[in-house]
Amino acid sequence: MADRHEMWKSLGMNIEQHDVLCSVLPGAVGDVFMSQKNRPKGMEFWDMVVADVHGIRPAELIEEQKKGRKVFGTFCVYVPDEVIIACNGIVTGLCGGSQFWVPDGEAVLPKNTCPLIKASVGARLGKTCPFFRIADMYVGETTCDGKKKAYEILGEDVPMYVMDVPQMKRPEDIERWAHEIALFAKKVEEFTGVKLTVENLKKAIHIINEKRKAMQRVYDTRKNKTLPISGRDSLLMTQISFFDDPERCATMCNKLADELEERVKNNVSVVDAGTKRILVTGTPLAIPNWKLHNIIETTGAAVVCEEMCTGTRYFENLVDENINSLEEGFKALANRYMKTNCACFTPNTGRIDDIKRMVKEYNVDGVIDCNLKFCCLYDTEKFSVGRALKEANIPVLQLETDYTDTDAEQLRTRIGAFVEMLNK
Ligand code: BJ8
Repeated sequence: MADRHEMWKSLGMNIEQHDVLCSVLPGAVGDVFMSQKNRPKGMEFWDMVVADVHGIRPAELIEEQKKGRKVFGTFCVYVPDEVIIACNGIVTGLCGGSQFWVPDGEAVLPKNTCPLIKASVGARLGKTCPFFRIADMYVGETTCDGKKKAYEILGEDVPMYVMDVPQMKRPEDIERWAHEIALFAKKVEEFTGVKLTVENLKKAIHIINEKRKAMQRVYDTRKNKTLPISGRDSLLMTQISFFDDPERCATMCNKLADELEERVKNNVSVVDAGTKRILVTGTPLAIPNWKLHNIIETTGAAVVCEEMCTGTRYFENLVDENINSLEEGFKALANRYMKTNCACFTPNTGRIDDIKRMVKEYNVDGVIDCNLKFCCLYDTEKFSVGRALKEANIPVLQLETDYTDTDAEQLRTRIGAFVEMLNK
């Protein structure tokens, strides 16, 4: 692997601290991924990316910046990538998924803030993530209160634009979201120096739709009784899709889907017949948060679907490509993005409908609803999710965790008991 220290230095990173992070990552990747048997060959691409996660893609982004392109860092699946891509910008997801960044976040945020927010702020202020250093502009959004206030702090350190996400989904809210996207487009045009046109927007919509379709193809293979890929590998693919080039992402996912479809035909499964199938729902699992999947899949069950933003919410629903004006384009984007069911909306019954639909589609035996500690939105929604699943006779286990490993054994015990109950 190439030595990236010069690049990291040029980004103003805290090299000593970052070296500590780099020293633990290979062990974690080995434990979680390389220990699995019978993995699809197509995973080699994602293995290579994760092995040099702070090297390969950051180096590409820097090369593109030299050509004059701007990099936008985002934190939420409501931010329409299409507008950025249309203006020749690059999108990179910035949500922090490691405990390593949390203490630097806690230096400026209350301790009872969710770890995803603390890690994201810590990664920037602690100067220990190249993606957070490279992004020319951050794009925030008014989803949860913790994020809204964290963006004010991040905005003191880096150019920040915040999109005002509606909290309801009435027709007037969807119209307002289309208007908000139009305002965002103006900002992106100004920042990139590239004018948004119907043609470039249409092309960008097509690129992102193709990426969504390719990811859906991979997920579709997980619906089969013959399970051709583990939950851990699918999660890694999804996590990396947030910062990869979208066209390459589509190509690699389609290639993987070809292999997985072939595996299904040939009855090649990564688990023994009868292994209990779990759908995971809840707060997102930002890279390198693999804790839950790893525990579930080393406790005798298999994760077959993620109803999360690092899962189906990221790629389900396409944007209508049939647009003849920018106004139609903004409306088409608003319609698609408002189909995403995040707990920041009220009501959010669409999420329950999605979970119940996916339980059927993915042949699920039980649901694990997992909340990141201090995420009040998903924590509160647990009540209605749990009740609806019980009413539908779908076994459900509700958990709360953070990025530390201190509760790993406790989680293992509870998940183990749940799987045992499913096996009975
Ligand atoms: S659309 S889930 S990506 S907001 S876990 S930071 S909500 S306190 S991440 Fe999210 Fe967009 Fe919704 Fe998805 Fe706040 Fe909760 Fe933390 Fe969260």
